[in-house]
Amino acid sequence: MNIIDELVWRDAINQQTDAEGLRELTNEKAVSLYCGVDPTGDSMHIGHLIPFMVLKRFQLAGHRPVILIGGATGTIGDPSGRQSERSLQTLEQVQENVEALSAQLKKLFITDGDNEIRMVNNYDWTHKINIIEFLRDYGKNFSINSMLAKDVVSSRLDSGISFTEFSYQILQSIDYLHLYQHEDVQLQIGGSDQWGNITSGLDLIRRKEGSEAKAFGLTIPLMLKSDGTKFGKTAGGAIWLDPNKTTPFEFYQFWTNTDDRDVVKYLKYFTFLSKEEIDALAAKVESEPHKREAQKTLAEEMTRFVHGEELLEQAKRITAALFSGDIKSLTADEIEQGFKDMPTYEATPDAKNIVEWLVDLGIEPSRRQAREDITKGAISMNGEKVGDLELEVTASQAIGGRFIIIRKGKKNYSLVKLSQ
Ligand code: 629
Repeated sequence: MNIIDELVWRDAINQQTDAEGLRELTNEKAVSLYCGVDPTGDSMHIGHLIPFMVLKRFQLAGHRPVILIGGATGTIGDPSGRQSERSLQTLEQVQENVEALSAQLKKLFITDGDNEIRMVNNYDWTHKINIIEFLRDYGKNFSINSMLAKDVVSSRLDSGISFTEFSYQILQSIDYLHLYQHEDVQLQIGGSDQWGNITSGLDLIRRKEGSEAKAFGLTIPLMLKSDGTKFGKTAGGAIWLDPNKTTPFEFYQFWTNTDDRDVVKYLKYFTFLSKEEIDALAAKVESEPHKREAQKTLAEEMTRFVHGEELLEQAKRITAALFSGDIKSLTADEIEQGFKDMPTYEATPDAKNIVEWLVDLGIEPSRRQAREDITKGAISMNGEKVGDLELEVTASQAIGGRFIIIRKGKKNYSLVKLSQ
């Protein structure tokens, strides 16, 4: 299947500058294409991932992806999709973020056997342009009238926009021209918020290279959830790709929790599964939704893609242990991930009677209540029922010498950390 037809089937296209032309070009040859990201933070989140997954699809179809890190544009700030002016980051901050994002993207995209991904940083050419060159060679090709007409700018005319952010589209346009000239890039992709920047780059290419220049733009729709809430955000904030910000277990859980109404849409949009595989899962959402097989597959595919097989297996082990209550099978590291959001208590490692221990920590409100709960079998420690009112809690019971998990009733988990 042609890559564009595949994207159409996956509902992954929002707008294209010349659908027929791009279909032809992609049938004809291996096309170089690019997508950019600005180093505004030290990690990408799953919202960023979307156009990069599409980039990967192009790569798998034999095309030649270029990833651009905005070392220059990141110091300015893209006004696209924003209601208010950004505050400038320090240059050091931008540089640190460039490094963090490059490492993250390399991990996702550079795998043995793929046609190689090129990574570029727009700082490399942008910092050489001086103000006179900027105004003469580039500025002359932009009409203020059409810049003002772009959504990004027109929507800010009331609230205000600085000259800095107003000029952003020129920088991104210079990038596309540069990559067209030096890296043979003929297509830029991005989320739908990037339409204005992408088309303004195409205008610049045509002004500089002639109206017949073969260059294209394609945007990808922003993911919408059927319940109307914003995709990729949970109560705890964004879903990050950095395992220190969103653990692989949380990442896995996020996808597992996908609504039945959304899951097939996500499988098409995010995974590399084939049409046949997705159709089979779609049938299961209809016939046996309680098994949540589509959600599990989605979670597995995404966690494997972002974190690799080993951390996926770990996330699945934690999920299974929480479900069955078999806490003992987990390592200290897995406990840390799985219980990150549960009530957490600190205890000293000294031996203590279980009743006293529970009350001192505040897990039980009184000794009477603690005794009652233990006697009726409602308290378990590391997955095993506590029956003995005289039990001594010692450091040797802690998993990895650090953690004790208490469960009260069916699913009230508490994590007790022993001070070291
Ligand atoms: C220079 C900079 C270029 C080409 C692109 C860019 C970055 C672009 C931008 N993108 C967003 C970002 O960096 O701001 N001006 O946070 C973000 N992108 C991924 C998707 C997006 C977009 O990284 O395109 O739509 C989110 O899904 O908002 O020469």
